[in-house]
Amino acid sequence: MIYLAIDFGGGSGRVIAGKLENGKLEMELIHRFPNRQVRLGNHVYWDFLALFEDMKTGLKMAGAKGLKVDGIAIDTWGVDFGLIDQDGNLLGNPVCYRDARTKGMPEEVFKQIDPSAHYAINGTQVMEINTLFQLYSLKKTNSPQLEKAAHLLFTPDFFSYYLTGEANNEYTIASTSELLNATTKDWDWETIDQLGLPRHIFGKIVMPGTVRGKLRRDIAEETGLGEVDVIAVGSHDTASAVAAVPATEDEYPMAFISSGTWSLLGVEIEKPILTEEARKAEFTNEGGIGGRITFLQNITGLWIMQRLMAEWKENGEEQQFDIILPLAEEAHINAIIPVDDAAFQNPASMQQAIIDYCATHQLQVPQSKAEIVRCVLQSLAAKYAEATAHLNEMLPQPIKCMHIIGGGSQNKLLNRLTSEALGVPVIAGPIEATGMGNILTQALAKGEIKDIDELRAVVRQSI
Ligand code: LRH
Repeated sequence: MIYLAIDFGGGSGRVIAGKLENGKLEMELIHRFPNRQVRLGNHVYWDFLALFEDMKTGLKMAGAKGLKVDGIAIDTWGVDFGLIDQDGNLLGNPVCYRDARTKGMPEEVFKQIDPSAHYAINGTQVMEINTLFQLYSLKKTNSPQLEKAAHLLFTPDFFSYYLTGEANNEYTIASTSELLNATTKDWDWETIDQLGLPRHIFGKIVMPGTVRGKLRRDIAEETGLGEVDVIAVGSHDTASAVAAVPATEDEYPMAFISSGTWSLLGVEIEKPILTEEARKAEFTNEGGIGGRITFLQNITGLWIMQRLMAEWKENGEEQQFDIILPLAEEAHINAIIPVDDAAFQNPASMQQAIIDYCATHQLQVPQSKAEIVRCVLQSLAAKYAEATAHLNEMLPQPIKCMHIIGGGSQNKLLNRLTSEALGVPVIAGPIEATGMGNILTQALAKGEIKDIDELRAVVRQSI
């Protein structure tokens, strides 16, 4: 069988074809397209219409290659959403989580609800970007969009809806909202009611490994793909990536860092950890594949590096990773910055934000690009070590090795600094974890793979 994975990331989107051949996964990149944030008036948006067209171009390219596609599945970053009315019309262009509309919202919300009781239900790390705070900001401003909304569709639900006409919410992406009950895997109605959010916009939850709908006839014709199932996978990119950690069944605790724009550091567990200790350590219980929970911390990841590289390019000082990383390896800088600080969330200049932070916090100020990169990477490793120490305290036994998956696993300097900071070996790869997890969960839905253990065995054989 042939599957198409559509993986939307903050910087680009990809359409990948994959099939199982002799127990191995073979993948082919069909189409890659850019994704960017667009500032319009007072808000920062994603260009959803362009993304939809680009996705369709990828589907058409697959059709033109004559691929007999059996499944299509979408995964994206977490927390963002679109609202549609009862006729399926999009109510306003979806806003990016880096928009300022949620500033100060957690403080307001937690004046109304008790943080400990709230965490004991949904077990989510409080971050301003979460859907809960985005929706609350709409409610607070009497948004006509919220008043008219019939369905809330998270980004992968949104693309799946416009492919199929079926409005539903996939479990792993819903688990990033701070509005899902981590134990029942249903909506956290208590929080929804307490904040006066409209109950009816929260739809049917579909589990990864099931079919969410069929390609609409017009799109089937336009793309030449025919009648294809659109499948629910770990439609949260982190869930798909973690599915593809090449760990064996007996590896416990199975620890990972999904390394990309964000670094998601945690372990896979059977049941959520909803304790005060977990809340204070700022860990989150997200939905995984096979009924598992990914207990992790969201850490600002290579975002800072991505912004620096983009900025240097814009200023005509473009850097290549294979040149700057060896220089950073040799550099020495006595500065650790808190990578999650608001100062690094969306500054006009990332380089200036780092220099200013060091200068105003009595840290050695980096003088060269190599020193800036070294400072960022050692700060990330230090943050990983802090998070891992908290994690170890909450687990029956400490982690024995760390899997680093995703694009960031190619950064050898960061891998080495991480291994040193954690005091455990780092196992790097697969780079394409998200695409692999997406495709193999489709194979699970279609019965080509029987469970998550077999899925991981296929990953191990494929890399
Ligand atoms: C990583 C990610 C992460 C968060 C963020 C918004 O791509 O999905 O897990 O949810 O995006």
